[in-house]
Amino acid sequence: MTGGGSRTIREVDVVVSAPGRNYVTLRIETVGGLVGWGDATLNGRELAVASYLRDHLSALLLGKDSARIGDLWQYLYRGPYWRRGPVTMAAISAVDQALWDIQGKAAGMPVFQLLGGRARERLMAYPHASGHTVEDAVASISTKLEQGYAAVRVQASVPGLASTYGIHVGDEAYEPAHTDLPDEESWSTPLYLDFVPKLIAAVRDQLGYGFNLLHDGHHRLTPTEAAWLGKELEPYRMFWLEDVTPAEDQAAFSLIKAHTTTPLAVGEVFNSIWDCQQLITNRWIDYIRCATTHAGGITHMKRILDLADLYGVRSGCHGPSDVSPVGMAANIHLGFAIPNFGVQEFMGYPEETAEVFRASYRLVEGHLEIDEDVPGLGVEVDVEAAARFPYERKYLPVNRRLDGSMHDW
Ligand code: GCO
Ligand code: MG
Repeated sequence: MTGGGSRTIREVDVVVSAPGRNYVTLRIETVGGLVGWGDATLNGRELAVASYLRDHLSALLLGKDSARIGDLWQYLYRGPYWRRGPVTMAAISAVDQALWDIQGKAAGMPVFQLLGGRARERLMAYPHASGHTVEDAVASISTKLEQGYAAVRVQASVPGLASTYGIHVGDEAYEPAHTDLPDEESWSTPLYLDFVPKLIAAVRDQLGYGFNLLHDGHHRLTPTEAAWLGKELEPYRMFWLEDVTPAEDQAAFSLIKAHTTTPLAVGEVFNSIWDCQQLITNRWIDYIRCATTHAGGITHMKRILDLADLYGVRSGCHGPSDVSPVGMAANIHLGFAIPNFGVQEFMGYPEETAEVFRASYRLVEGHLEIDEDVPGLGVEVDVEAAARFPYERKYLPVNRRLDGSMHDW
């Protein structure tokens, strides 16, 4: 569908930069001069998405009517014949976010107004607490609670393992993609399963039950092990246990759910509604973790979350530092408008990120707030500042069991 008016797309650019970490950002400009931004960051595979956008999508977007968001989504999804997958869907997600940004700017309204308007005053956010010992982890949670957070994720080093997912290094926040070739982490299921119930028990014992407690298993257990862990943690009333198994096997969750009342969250690596259709419609999960940056932008995430609402599943959008402030803003606008918001992960960003991304959402005492009078997504990107931070190749780690064989990271 070709445009012709001021809403016609006249320029498409991809900005790859590393202000503290790598980001891929899409810029779409209309004939009338409106600019929309989209986040296309796929941690560790950034340039594949940048190429998909530059080499395959930009020619398709030029001359199209930017107001036809739903139709363009279908065009990009059905058009190539090769559907889904993280690279394709991150690219479509960025286009979709940028078009919603433009739609809001054209209407003079924040995107959440276009999605139905404000349904809550603020969003509960959760940060990452971690420690090399149980004591450090408890102290780390205390600090977050003092800052006003009502929900906190906890990870701690598993005794006996050389490295553990999710533990901060020095004063820096935990950033898994930090090496120019994949770091090798180590894994032992018995050591992990022995440790986690002790960690969670110590947290509740020392800090009580007056806050929401989360833990990320990062896709490493079998369904039976996951069911056991969920049962063990029941007395500690978790807010959620995340990514207990690699979830391309959706039916595995029927076994886990049948054995535990610990709430289950999954979906940060999903990229379409088909990845979570069975999980949602069978009520095998409690929170769906897809994010607007990887699961088709605002348009597709709205469909996922509407389906989820029918089955009592709430949102818990992925929000690590590898979702850029643009993607974070898209998650936040959705969170303000939907009835089934659960929680928003907010890991925070390296300091330099703010030199490139000027975000108008705010973190106030552990909750996210948003302005009524900033049109679009409310994040402006400084392209000149971005040029000061060239791309640096970074990989996520891989994981090996103690016998040297590969495990899920
Ligand atoms: C989370 C995630 C992240 C991922 C990272 C990979 O719960 O926030 O598990 O820590 O590992 O986003 O790129
Ligand atoms: Mg996770």
